[in-house]
Formats: sequence, structure tokens, C-alpha cells
Amino acid sequence: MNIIVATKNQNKVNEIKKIFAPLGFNVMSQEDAGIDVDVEETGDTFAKNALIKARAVAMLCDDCVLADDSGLCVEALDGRPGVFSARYAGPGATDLEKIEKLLIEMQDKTNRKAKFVTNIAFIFPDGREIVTQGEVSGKILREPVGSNGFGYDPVFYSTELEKTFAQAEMDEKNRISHRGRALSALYDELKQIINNE
Ligand code: ITT
Repeated sequence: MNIIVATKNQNKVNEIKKIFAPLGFNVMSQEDAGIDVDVEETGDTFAKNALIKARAVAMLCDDCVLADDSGLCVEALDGRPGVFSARYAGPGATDLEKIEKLLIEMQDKTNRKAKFVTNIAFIFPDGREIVTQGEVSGKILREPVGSNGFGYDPVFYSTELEKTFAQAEMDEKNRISHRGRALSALYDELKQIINNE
């Protein structure tokens, strides 16, 4: 079964491939599928934005479509950057610029608790939709550590792994990450649906 991932973020595609390919799914990015669409993420929740992205690509193909909307929610910042995680330091800002802005905002905060949240939207070729969620808790460090991963990984210390996501191998991160958990919930739902058909 083909699954087209409605994203322009290749890191997300790589993480999703690593989880779904061994299960027999042919995972490809929208670019691999020759689909070029720019979607405005106007939703105020991760779930709404995941559906906006998935529906935009589903309109242009006959395959299953998967979209992820995710972000970092910091307790001392009342849940920010949240749905604005990608745009937190302005359009086109690099990961390093986003991290720098976060560390400046957090410099006087003693409460360092944060979580990554993902909502995944999955749309079947017949239009049926599934939305799942995953979360992982951790702490924001005072400086970046590690060079794997992407986004805020170097400053996100996972209490479960006892290291930052940027120090973790992809498999290790996938096992407990927000995206890994949302994908595993999706996989369970898909298995039930496929078994019942
Ligand atoms: P698409 O919308 O094209 O999927 P995007 O990168 O803009 O790609 P989002 O709108 O979902 O994706 O924004 C999520 C941002 O949150 C992302 O750019 C990172 O800065 C951050 N983020 C999400 N998951 C992350 C992870 O696993 N590790 C580190 N940062 C992450």
C-alpha cells in the first residue's frame, strides 16, 4: 500500500519511513509523488493543521495520505511555541535561530518542563479519516547538546532516554517520541480496520 506523506520536512518522512516501511507500506514524500502544494496552516490545534495538510494532498492523488502536525509546548511559556513551532523565529528561520530564541525566552525560567506533541491525520482513498495523537515529556536545557535529529532536538532532554533527542539514534527516538507514539496508535487503528475488511 502506498502512503504519501503530506510534508515538506524530509526529516519527518525519514522517521515515518523507518517505522512504516518494515510493515510493508511504501512510504513516499509528496515530492517523490510529484505533488507540489503549499498549504497555509491556519488551524489553532495540531489536529486541525494535520487535517488541513492531509486533505490538500488527498485532493490531488488516489493514494493513502498521512500528515503530521507537531510542535514543542513549553510549560513556563504557557504552551508556546505550540502550533507556531515551525514559525517561532519568523518565516525561513533556521533551527539554530529557533533554538536561540527559545533559550533567550527561557533564560530566567526555573520551570524547564516541556513536551513535544504530534497529531497525525490519515486519509484513505475513499475519504475516510483517522486522527491520532502522541506526546513525550522532557526538559529544555540551557544549551544545545548533540547533532542528530532536527528542530528543537538539541535542547530537548528526554527524561525517558536520559539524553537529548539530538544525542539519540533515530530508532531510539522513534521508540518513545511524540511522532513514534502517534504513528504507533495509527498503526493499531489501521490494523483493526484492515482486519475487519
Ligand atoms: P510540514 O508542515 O511540511 O510537515 P514543518 O517542519 O513545517 O513541516 P510543522 O508545521 O508540524 O512541520 O512544525 C513542526 C515544528 O516543530 C518543526 O519545524 C520543528 O521545529 C518542531 N518539531 C516537530 N517535531 C520535532 C521533533 O521530532 N524534533 C524536534 N523538533 C520538532
